[in-house]
Amino acid sequence: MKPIPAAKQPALVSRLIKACGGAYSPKQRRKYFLTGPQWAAAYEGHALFHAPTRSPIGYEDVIREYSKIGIGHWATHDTDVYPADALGTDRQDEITAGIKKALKKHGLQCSMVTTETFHHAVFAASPAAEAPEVREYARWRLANTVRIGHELGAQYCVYWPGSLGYQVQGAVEETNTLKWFAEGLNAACEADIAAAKEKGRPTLKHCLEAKPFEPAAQILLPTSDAMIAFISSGLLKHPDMVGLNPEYLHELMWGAAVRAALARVLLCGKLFHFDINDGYPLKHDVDIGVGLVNPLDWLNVLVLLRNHNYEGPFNLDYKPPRTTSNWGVFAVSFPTAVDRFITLWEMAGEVASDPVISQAYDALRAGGGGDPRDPKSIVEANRELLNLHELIGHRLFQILVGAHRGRTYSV
Ligand code: GCO
Ligand code: MN
Ligand code: MN
Repeated sequence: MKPIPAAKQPALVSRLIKACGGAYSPKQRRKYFLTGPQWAAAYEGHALFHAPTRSPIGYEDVIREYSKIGIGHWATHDTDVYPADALGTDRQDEITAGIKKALKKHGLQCSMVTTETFHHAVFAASPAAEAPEVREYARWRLANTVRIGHELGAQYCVYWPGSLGYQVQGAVEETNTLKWFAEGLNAACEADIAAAKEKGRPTLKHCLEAKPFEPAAQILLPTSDAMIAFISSGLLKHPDMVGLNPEYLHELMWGAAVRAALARVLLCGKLFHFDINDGYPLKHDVDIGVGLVNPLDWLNVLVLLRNHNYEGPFNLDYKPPRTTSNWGVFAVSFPTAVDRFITLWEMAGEVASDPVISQAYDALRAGGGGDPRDPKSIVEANRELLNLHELIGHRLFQILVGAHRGRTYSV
C-alpha cells in the first residue's frame, strides 16, 4: 500500500468510524448521566516514561466538544482550569465567570469539582502532612473548591487521596495522618454547609475515591472497603455527607471482583458517583476506555447497578491513549467510549428482562426442596438445579455477543 498523506488521514478515520456504525446521536447520549472530566480530554499523553503526544487544550474547547458529542456534564480539578497561583484571587472569579459562560453557551452542566492534592510540590508529603501549614493550606484548598462547586452549580465533590501514604515505611504515623485527613474533609463539609446556606442550594455529595497504589507506593486508604470503614470511624463530623466514588479499574488493580466491591458500597448506601474505565487486574492505572478490555465484567457491573437503581453520574475517567491525536480525542475516543457505555447499559436492561435468566434465578431461589436437617438430602434435591449457575454465565455471554437474538456462524 502507498503511504497515506497526513491531510487524507482524518477522512480515512472518519470513513472507518462511520463504517463501524452503531453510533448514538448526541440527543440519545444526553439521556444518560454521563460526565466528561476536563483532565481526561486535556490529557496530553505524558507520564513518568512518556513525553506528551498531544498539545494542551483549554476548558472552552473541551466543553464545546463534549457538547457536540452529547456528553451533558463536565467535571474538573481546581487546577485543571485555575492556575494554582490564581486560586483565591480576582483571577479565580474571572475564570469562574468564563467557565459559566462556556457551560451556558454549550448547554452543559458542571456536575463535579475536585481538588488537586497530589501534583503540586506543596503536597509532597500529602495534604495531611506533618507540617500544620500544609494542612491549613489543604483545608483552604478543599473549602475553596467546594465554593467553586456551588458557583458552578455542581452536585458532587470528589477526593482522591493518591498521595495519602508513603514511599518509605515508618516515615509517617498512619493514625495521625488519617486523623489529619479527616480534618480536611471536615473543613470541606463545614464550608459546604455554609456555602449551601448562603446560596440556598443543597449541600454537595462528598465522594472518596480509592486507588491501591500510585503515586504513593503505599496508600493509607487503598480500597473502597477501607474508605467505607474510614467514613464510619468516628473521625468525620458529617459522615452522612460523605460517600464513595469508586473507579472500576482501581478495584481491579488490587484484584477485586469489581461488582462485589460495588455491592458492598451499595449495601452501605454510599455509592454516590462512579468513575468508568477499563484495564487489567493487578497492574497499573492504565485508564483505558470503558468496555475495551472486560466487556462481560462490565455488563455484569451494570446489571448490578440497574437492579439497585443507581442514579448517580457515570464519569468518563479514562485517558485517551497516546496513539490518539488531539482531533481523535473528540472524533474517536470520547464518542466511542460513550457509545460502548450506552450499549452495555441497554444490554444490562436486556439481562434484567431476559426470560432464561429470570427463570433460572427463580428456580434457584425456589430451591430443590430438601430437608433442612439433612444435608445429604439437600445436595440430592439441588443437584441438577445448580447447573443453572453455569447456564446463567453462558446466557450472559450470549447476550453480550448477540447470540440471544439468533446471531450464529455457519461452520
Ligand atoms: C486517577 C484518579 C483521578 C481521580 C481524579 C478525581 O486515576 O488518577 O482516578 O483521575 O479520579 O483525581 O479526583
Ligand atoms: Mn478516577
Ligand atoms: Mn484511574
